[in-house]
Amino acid sequence: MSENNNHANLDIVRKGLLERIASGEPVEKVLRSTELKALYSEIPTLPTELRAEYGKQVNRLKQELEQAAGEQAAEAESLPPIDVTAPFDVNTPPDKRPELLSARVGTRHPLTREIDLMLDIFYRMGFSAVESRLLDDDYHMFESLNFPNDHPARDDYDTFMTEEGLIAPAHTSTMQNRVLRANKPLLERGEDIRVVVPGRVFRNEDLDATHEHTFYQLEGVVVGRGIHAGNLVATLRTFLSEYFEQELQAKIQPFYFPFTEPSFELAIERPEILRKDDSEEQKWLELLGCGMIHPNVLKHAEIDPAVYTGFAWGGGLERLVMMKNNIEDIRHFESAKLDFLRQFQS
Ligand code: FA5
Repeated sequence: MSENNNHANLDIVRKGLLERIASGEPVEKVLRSTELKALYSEIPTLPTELRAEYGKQVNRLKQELEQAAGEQAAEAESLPPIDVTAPFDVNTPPDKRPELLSARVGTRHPLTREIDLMLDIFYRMGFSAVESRLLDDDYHMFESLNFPNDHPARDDYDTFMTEEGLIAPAHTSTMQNRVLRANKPLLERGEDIRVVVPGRVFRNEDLDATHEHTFYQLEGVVVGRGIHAGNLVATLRTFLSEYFEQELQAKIQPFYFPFTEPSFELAIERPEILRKDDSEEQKWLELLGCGMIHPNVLKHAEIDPAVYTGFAWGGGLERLVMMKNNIEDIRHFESAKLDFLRQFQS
């Protein structure tokens, strides 16, 4: 290699290594780099008369790198510390910084607040509460609820499921079997099972002002000796009048669910704001499904239906909150719109 070639190569390596230091690469790493080592290993290969001069130049480069690193470290120390949690670059001048919301403006989501109010009513009526799951399986969604395989009622639930068979629950009734099994010792002690289950549910649904794909339900399960449909009606009436703080027009009509027999649907009178027209159909808002727990559901939880009976219900939580607060569209709840949420500051 000629003298000129060596100098050109040294210049290229020098430039590359200085750039690496400037971009923040640790100097120890740059000093151990193969490029620098290659320069040193070239020295013994040169003609004797060139070695001394070339060796000096390589040493000078090494000193230069060390000095550049020293300068960089001093510069880093002089920078103001960075607050990694700040929502803007600390170097932004004060008048250009984004306006921050005061932490005092934040409140609980209206649904959270209303769920707590509803649970309080049920606690006073002797219920305990357990939350439902966000992922479930075929047994809890269908089989334990007396939906035989290939039963057409499975299609009513517009259920999201993965190819592996995991299910995003379409109703809180998926918890019935677990609640019954977990609370069976109460029955053996002569007490009733009284449990409510609030939870998030998912349906592949056509969306409109009263239908969401993701919404909340509140399930209730009561089992004991001699429990009958009169207890079901009394429990729901007590809850509704406590929650709405007034007597509401409600109607119960026969319905079909595989997991209750007989089954009913409870509707309450829609406020004007939630009516599309004056038709009879628009007068009522379907609020919940309910009924006497089917003997097969009790058997799936190893509870003897000849000894114990019970009732269950499951209703849409948003619809209750909409009725109480005159909210005209269910989609506001998941919209994260501050204009909507700020109306519920308390
Ligand atoms: C059920 O989900 C049954 N699991 C209820 C039940 C429980 C019956 C226990 C018997 C015993 P249904 O699909 O009708 O039933 O839904 C119950 C309630 O959820 C409805 O009355 C309504 O208030 C609410 N709901 C249903 N679909 C939607 C939706 N897309 N958006 C908002 N609320 C809904």
